[in-house]
Amino acid sequence: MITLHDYELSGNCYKIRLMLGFLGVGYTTRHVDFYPGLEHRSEAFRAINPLAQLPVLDHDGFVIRDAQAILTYLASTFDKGGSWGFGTSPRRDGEIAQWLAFAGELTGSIGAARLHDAFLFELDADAARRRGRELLRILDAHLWFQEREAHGWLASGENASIADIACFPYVMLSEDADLSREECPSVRRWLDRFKRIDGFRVMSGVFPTR
Ligand SMILES: N[C@@H](CCC(=O)N[C@@H](CS)C(=O)NCC(=O)O)C(=O)O
Repeated sequence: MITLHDYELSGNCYKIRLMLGFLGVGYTTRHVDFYPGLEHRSEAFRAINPLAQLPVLDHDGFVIRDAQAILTYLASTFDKGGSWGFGTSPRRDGEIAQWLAFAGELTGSIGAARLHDAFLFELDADAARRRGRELLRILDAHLWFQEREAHGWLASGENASIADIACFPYVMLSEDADLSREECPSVRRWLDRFKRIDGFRVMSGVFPTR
């Protein structure tokens, strides 16, 4: 049985809900009152994740934290021989790992600015926004080449990977952090492509493509 410690408005939890939807794997959620309750900072939650962060996944008693780690685990467990995760080619594996790390940067910038603007967290939102803007430009340049030389996903290959899942939420939610994607046409096309993958699910603030 899979239980996701979840908060509906968390971009990092959304990554896991997306992955489970694409894989068609059933799960239950345990709602964590992230805001306004700050339940993730409680003693009880720190016993589950000492880092006091969401998401956390429990699969038959195996407890794993960190969205990127969970995506990797789910791909290895439920997508054996598929192309969401590692194992297609060493080069693609390296690319996926690179963009999973980039997803962490998105959380620390766009995600942080969003926490400041929407959840009133105290942090340096201007610095977070500057970094977020820089990352959107880097992403746009990469996707411009991927559209011309490959299939338009973050890593090479015909299909999207967990790297695309990991990067999608905070790019999609960037406007919540006052970061426009107007000057990032390749990013906008990639978001649209991603939303057309079978099994795509929305969250509050993310709408299906027309
Ligand atoms: N490296 C972690 C970071 C997760 C993270 O920052 N989660 C947010 C929710 S989206 C959180 O729990 N933040 C706790 C806080 O800022 O107090 C991951 O990728 O899962």
